[in-house]
Amino acid sequence: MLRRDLFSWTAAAALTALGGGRALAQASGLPKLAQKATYKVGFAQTESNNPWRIAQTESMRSEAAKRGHQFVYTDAAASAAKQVADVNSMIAQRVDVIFLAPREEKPLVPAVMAAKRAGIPVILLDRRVDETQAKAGRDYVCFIGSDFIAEGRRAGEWLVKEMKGEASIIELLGTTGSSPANDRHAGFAEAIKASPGMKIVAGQSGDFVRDKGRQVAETLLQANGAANAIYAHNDEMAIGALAAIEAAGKKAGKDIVVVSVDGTRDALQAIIAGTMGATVECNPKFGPKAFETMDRYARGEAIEPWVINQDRFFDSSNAQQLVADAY
Ligand code: GYE
Repeated sequence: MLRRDLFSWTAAAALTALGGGRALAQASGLPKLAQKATYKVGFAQTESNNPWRIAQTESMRSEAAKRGHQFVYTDAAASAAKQVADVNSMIAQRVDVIFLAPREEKPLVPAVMAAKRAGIPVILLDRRVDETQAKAGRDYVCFIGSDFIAEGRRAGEWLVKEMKGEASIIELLGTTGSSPANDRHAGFAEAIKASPGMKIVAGQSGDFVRDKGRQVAETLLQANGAANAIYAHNDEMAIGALAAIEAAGKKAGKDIVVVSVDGTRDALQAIIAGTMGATVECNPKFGPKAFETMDRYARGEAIEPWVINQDRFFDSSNAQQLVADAY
């Protein structure tokens, strides 16, 4: 038997085992969600190595508990392959719905499609999958999250003002192939385009991780002695960069201006201390909105393809006042 034949035979057998007709009917469209008092919900987290992820998981877990749902949690430990396996295991456990925070745009498409085939609705949280391969309203219910292009744009606009249109910028990019890294890069580039004095002199991924951000910043600062600004795609890498700036014998906030995204407690404290300039908020507290959206879907409401999170902006004008609520 050819591999492909074997696969389709196995898939057909699995569908029959799941109750044949019902599963096949669901395979052609977006799976529905029955109205129930409580659900078995899956949350496939991408990693938990930073305060943003921990705050997001906590928000999902506590909201699930408040509503009496059973919470099936997986942590992909920064591996897209493990995250695909995690989703498959949730499918095998027959969860009612899967909240997925897809680590990268392309590798998680098969996970979305597998859940769809199994008749389990997926709601994407905080990151997107490749839109040319999987669509909201057809393959998954919707995407809940921020406008990453706008976040990048706001960081860029702030930096243009702060540097009066003249800067040599090092960019610390997020996880390669993730939607926030792609979009925060694009939005920032758009914002500085009209200022010929604003130049990105170097850029490399620090994978959204503090220590990788520090290492990459160290290398790039050594190679670009004239750099006077750093744009990091998240606060963790920005905090790492602060250490690299110090190690290079420079002063953050004076010799090198740092701007980033998220709004963590450490970032707001650095803004108060004057070492970081500003950060665009990306709110991780998805719980209430995630479960509200799930309930609306179960009631049969048409869900907008993108449930947008509104973001604030933190700088020296409000960091002190808002730090107590930061995560
Ligand atoms: O900015 C970052 C996290 O996907 C929006 O991922 C999220 C980003 C967030 O690890 O800190």
